[in-house]
Amino acid sequence: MKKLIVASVALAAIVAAPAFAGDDMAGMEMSRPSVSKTSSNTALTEAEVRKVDAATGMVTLKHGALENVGMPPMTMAFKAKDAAMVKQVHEGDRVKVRVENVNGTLTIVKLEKQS
Ligand SMILES: [Cu+2]
Repeated sequence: MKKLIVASVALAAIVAAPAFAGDDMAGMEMSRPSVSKTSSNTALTEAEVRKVDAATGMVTLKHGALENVGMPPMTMAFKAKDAAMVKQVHEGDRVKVRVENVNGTLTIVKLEKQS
């Protein structure tokens, strides 16, 4: 019994360190088609910020499926709608985004930080 407790404490420590890896799995679960509601114009997609480039206004996201633009989960750069959005996020942040095709450019039109 004592061994079991020690083992679970060690496991908790391991899990706590790469927190993003754990969250990532949850994110993938969330992007299942069965979970997402009927593709409306407000659906948000889970994503993880990989890179922020304030100079160009580009945010690289590891995103879940973006149904409205017909995109499977992947990592890619998006144009942020405005500069304030770029300042709001940092590498490693978990976010929910709405990406839309704005005049031929895939643009993050809505971004919510996840705690
Ligand atoms: Cu993509």
